[in-house]
Amino acid sequence: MTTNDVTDIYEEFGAERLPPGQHRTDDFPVLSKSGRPDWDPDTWDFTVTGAVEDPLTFSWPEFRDLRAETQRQDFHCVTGWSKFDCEFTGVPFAELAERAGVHDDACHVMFVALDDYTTDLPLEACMRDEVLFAWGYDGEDLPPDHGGPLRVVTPHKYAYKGAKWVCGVEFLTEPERGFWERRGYSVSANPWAEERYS
Ligand SMILES: Nc1nc2c(c(=O)[nH]1)N[C@H]1C(S)=C(S)[C@@H](COP(=O)(O)O)O[C@H]1N2
Ligand SMILES: [Mo]
Repeated sequence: MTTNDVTDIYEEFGAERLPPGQHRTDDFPVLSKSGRPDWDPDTWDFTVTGAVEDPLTFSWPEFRDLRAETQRQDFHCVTGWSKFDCEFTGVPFAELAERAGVHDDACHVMFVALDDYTTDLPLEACMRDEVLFAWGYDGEDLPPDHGGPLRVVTPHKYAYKGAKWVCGVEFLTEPERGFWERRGYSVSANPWAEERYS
């Protein structure tokens, strides 16, 4: 599979690849609100619900059969570290949105995860090519602590927008707040504008 390098997306947002107030790390720290949830590949399913024509459900094998791509992306945590050149493999958000047929009045998206984590983003922020439901990292299965079997990646946003252990996406006709957004973190979360808090 060829790798699409999208690390230049920063040019759209700021002068420097490293967003202001961030430092680079070569490690990949783990940040989870409540540890790693169990998942059972036999009962796991992934749902697309809300303001769509056709709600969708995928089993794990069905999800793994969807067309996937590999991208080289940067990863920015709101606590101040950034990790460059992460290779994620997964299914583009837009692919699932297209299959479900998103209603015209949908404006926001809520991601739901196995540990009851939630996070929301404006729909337009999700329809970018770099937003993936990722099951691979650096050529291997995504490690469980980093959200395996499946997580969202959002290289244009602070990483709390990328739900680990994601199991559903709901299209909303009004904004709602997810786990960190309810606790004062930014809804828009643009790292180059240092949108950390709201
Ligand atoms: N399901 C779930 N997703 C989550 C979190 C979480 O606690 N639960 N933490 C978020 C936060 S605050 C960050 S910085 C990134 C961390 O991803 P990492 O552990 O792979 O570095 O995951 C985000 N996604
Ligand atoms: Mo975070």
